Amino acid sequence: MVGELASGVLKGDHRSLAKAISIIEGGGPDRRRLIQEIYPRTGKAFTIGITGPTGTGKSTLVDKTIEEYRKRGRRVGVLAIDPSSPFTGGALLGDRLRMMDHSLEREVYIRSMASRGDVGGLARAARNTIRVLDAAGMDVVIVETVGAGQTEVQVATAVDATVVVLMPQLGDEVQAFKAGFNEIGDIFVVNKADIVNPAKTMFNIASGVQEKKGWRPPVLKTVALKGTGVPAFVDTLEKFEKFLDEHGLREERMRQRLEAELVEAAFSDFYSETINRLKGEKSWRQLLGQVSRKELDPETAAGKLVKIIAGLDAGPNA
Ligand SMILES: Nc1nc2c(ncn2[C@@H]2O[C@H](COP(=O)(O)OP(=O)(O)OP(=O)(O)O)[C@@H](O)[C@H]2O)c(=O)[nH]1
Ligand SMILES: [Mg+2]
Repeated sequence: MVGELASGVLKGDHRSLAKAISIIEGGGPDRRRLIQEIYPRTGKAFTIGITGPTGTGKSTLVDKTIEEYRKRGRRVGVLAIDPSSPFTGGALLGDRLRMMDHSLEREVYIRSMASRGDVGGLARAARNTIRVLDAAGMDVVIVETVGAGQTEVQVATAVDATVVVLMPQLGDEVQAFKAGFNEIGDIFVVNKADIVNPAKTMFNIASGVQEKKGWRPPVLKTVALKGTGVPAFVDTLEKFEKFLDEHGLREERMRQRLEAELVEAAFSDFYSETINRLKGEKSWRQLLGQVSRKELDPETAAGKLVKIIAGLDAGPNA
């Protein structure tokens, strides 16, 4: 069944895509089999993370970027991670409606994913969803996230290119920019250039960016609402894509991402399997009892627990 689904994904069938991504989101055992099937067919798509503070116009920019890439004959997959903040919780429906035009096209696929409490789980689901869209033949895969929290940064950097979208005179947000965004951005966009002259904000950003391996992150301005500056933005994305390829950096970055992903996924699986197995362990309950009766301190007990875990029988997935 998963095999059939995988071949549907590889053909770019939208129903199969929807089902496959739901399986990935669910995190059940089929997820592993699905990824097993499609992984050899991944690695062709250019992947882009679009992030930035709430309401800077990321979805609007993504929308126009899809249009521009379509004009250039490239197929586009989009994953929109919804902001979990109660202030922006209404964005889900808005995004869907706004992107509806494109959803109807055959060569564009748009999917939303709810951000849950589980940081590692979301990043993992996002990475695998990118793989599904890639295997489905999308030339470009865009992921939209909000904010500079751990999850967002993890997701926004699980891609080839990270774009940070800001707007003029963000005030406090400029602090947020300094606190995290400037390190992850390969390209900066100051959107809503129609409201306030963006020159000062652009200057501030430009003086804060760091050159990375010969690439000085450019600072662009757009009016996403009208599409102004979007062709130049896509030109810059294509230029960066070429830069990465010419310098072997796409491979290098991918290896680094895989290294982080494997360690994270393994520890996460190990953690949940261990917790399950410990529940049935007498030595674990005894240890807990000793600590609660103050016969043993938590630090010493933690050391003993490491030994108990190391001595557990290998589980079915080992
Ligand atoms: N004036 C102006 N308004 C814009 C521009 N781009 C987007 N907007 C408006 O700004 C609001 C927020 O736009 P979104 O695209 O939803 O912003 P977002 O960054 O995706 O928002 P979240 O996902 O909630 O963080 C909407 O009302 C847009 O119409 C622009 O270039 N100029
Ligand atoms: Mg949005």
